[in-house]
Amino acid sequence: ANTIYLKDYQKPDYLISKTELTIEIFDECTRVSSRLHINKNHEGESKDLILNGENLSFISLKCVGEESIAYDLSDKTLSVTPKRDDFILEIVNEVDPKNNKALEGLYQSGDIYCTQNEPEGFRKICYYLDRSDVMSVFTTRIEADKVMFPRLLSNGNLVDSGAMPEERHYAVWEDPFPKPCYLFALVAGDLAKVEDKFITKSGRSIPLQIFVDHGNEDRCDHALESLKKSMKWDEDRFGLEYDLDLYMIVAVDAFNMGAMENKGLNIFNSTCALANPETATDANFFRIESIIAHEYFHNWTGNRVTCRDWFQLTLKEGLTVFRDQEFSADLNSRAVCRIEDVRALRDSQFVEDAGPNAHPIKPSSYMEINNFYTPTVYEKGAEVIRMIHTMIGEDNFQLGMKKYFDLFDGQAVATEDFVHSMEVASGRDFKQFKRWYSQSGTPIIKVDSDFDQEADTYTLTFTQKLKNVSHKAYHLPVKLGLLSSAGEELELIMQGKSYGEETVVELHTESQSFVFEGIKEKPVASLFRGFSAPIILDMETTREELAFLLSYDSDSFNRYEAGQRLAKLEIESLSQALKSNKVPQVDHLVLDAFSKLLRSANADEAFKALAFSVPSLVSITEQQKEFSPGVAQEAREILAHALAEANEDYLSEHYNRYSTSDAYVFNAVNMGLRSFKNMCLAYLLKLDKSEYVSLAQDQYDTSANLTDRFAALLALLQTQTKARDEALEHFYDTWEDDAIVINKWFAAQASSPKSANVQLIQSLEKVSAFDIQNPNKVRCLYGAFAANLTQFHKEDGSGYSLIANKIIELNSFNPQIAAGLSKAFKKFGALKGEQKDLMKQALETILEVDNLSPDVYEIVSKTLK
Ligand code: B3K
Ligand code: ZN
Repeated sequence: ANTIYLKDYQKPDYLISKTELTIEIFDECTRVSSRLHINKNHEGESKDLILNGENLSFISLKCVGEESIAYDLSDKTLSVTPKRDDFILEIVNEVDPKNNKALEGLYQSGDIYCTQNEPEGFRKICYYLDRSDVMSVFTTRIEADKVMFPRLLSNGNLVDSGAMPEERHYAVWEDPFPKPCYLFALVAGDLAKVEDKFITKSGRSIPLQIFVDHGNEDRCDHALESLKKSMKWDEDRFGLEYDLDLYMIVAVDAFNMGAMENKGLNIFNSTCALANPETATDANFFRIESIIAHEYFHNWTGNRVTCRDWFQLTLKEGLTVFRDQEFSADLNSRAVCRIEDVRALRDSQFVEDAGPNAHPIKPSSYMEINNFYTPTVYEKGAEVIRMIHTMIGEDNFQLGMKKYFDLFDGQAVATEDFVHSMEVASGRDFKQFKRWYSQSGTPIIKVDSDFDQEADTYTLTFTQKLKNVSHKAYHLPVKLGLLSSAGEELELIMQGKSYGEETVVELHTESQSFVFEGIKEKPVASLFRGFSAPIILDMETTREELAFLLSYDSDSFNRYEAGQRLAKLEIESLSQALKSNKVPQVDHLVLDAFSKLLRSANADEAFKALAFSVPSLVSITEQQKEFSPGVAQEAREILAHALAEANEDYLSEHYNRYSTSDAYVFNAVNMGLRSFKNMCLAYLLKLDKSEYVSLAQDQYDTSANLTDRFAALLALLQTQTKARDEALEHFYDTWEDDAIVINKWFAAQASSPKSANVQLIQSLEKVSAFDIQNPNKVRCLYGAFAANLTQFHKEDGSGYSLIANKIIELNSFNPQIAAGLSKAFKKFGALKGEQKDLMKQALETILEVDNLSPDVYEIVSKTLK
């Protein structure tokens, strides 16, 4: 596989102002006829026009007005020698959607034809300049059988439709906004339509339509509500109004990722769109709301202003994730959202940044761009935008957004252009800040404190520890406060100036000190409030101080954080005891701090459900000197058991204290109550008492919503009981034929740290509801197993060879999904001895495969390096 470099970027030699497509769907094949209006975009001598095209059957090429035209066809290109600077090409080719199992380009999901073109799928539909800086106005005519494909959809507005001979029909769509071809979409199939509308701030009434398989009409309301909320929010907070006359969403079962923001015609993985209380959990409802929003927000940040090239991906993804996070925070609990976002960042992005496939949010090279739709580009990208927001404030940030659209609407631009807009609007200089775009790795910020009793000063010294000697210091914001021993926020005075009780200081150099004046007693520092920068904080904080912050910090994120740090210290001590064969004893200080939190009056249930949780296994193993998930998991269980035992009465009393009314309502308060109640249940089931097993069994049997029912199943899964087996069997029988719900059954079992061994996975892949060609099922079975650290990393290497074999199988038909699974080997560098040899063998068997895709090759070869 060859490597592509950002530094080699050159602007396109030709542009395509207008693209007219005719797509004829027949049983055996699909014929694509394109009419491309092309003009020269370079100085001097005319160059050949080199169009991309992959897996296409070429039929014909004509240049309008010319007798003939010279061309050359290769495996991946069609080169044309034009005679003029402006010309129209007419090209005909055929594609085979039925056998397209890579799910890129035009393919079939069930009986529906649909497309996925980002980043480079359009070249699998027709010959084109498949690059995001070529923006064109598209007109699309679709023809197909009337009975099999009653719906014919594409981007923009429907301008014509009608009947044709032989039971066929056609539809013509026009999208007035120039767009790169990665935003092109087409859908044909027999789909039910659920409709609503939204009145924009300027008074235009926009029909909102969701297309789903027949039978799923009752799972569309939530997506429609979410869409309306998104449209309203983008008007209210960003002043952005929808631009087309129609907004369509199609849900399909076979999709490589979550959803796609095609102009006016989003295509969604059905798991990310369809929900009702019986078939989706709170987490699903929340995720759907945020993904619907994310794709909608792309209409401005991504579609109106797009990326110059794929190295700029974070330009649209980081920004759009930031926007969807803010949307969720404005609509739900900001504190809970922030905690969950940071949790997800650390468990995925921090791990990626510390592993073999680490890359900056703006990579400088790639072999396969599909491998770079990563937590780094997305979530760390959003943190980088958030830091700008933190430093310049909401008002300036909004001015910066206005500037961005003033300068770049309708263009394909680079990340510097975004930062430039923010600089102009705020009057700030972000030259140094841009290092966040080009350096990889999570910076460690070491903090030393010094209280000077005579001078009444408290000094904080921040030292940046960078990943690499060639890296330079970052510019970043530290939001902070200081607490007195009474738990009160102290006034922050630096150089005689008061900054109130909370402020943001900025770091620029490798080492920097801040002196706070008028401090009479040694305070407790609360640093990086709200996780104001994506860093690892290295500061000596005593258990007493952490317990104190867990009770008193006014910043809810740091309150949560203090608890997690305390729990991690305890898990570390327990692990040490286990390793040296001592009886592990849970520290009373820790139990008391958490028990106090559970009973605290100044925290709501949603917060408690998060803060009273044991840190994730991933976050613990990331900090281990020697990677040992087995010991860490055992220590986690010991701590969880002790927390349950110490609070048994409270947990069982409060389990049903805040029962939400029978009717399921999706809102932050009810979600918080449900998660609190289910947290109580999960802890109680650790106590090995039959009364709690019955409680869970009851909840499983009687819950009308899937949130509570599935939580009961998960709680039972921790036990070795008949009730557990019965619930599992019942769940399968109930949802076997439901493409979405049944996936939870696979994932729940594959994630179980105790029982999900290789034999179990091999028996689950044999059940009729499993299908390796469906990416959702792959993720829920093999993906969940590979993320199950204790089982995947079994000493005998059985987990490694199972996953390696699946990667090899997937590579032959869906490289993207195969590459995604290949990232499971990211701990290679942390392994030692025989364990490392076993993983090495597994990785080498993958590299030996004939026809290994560049996708898998890139991940695996970089892992072995
Ligand atoms: N832009 C798409 C992702 C495309 C992934 C291609 N492998 C979804 C999103 O970020 O909204
Ligand atoms: Zn996106």
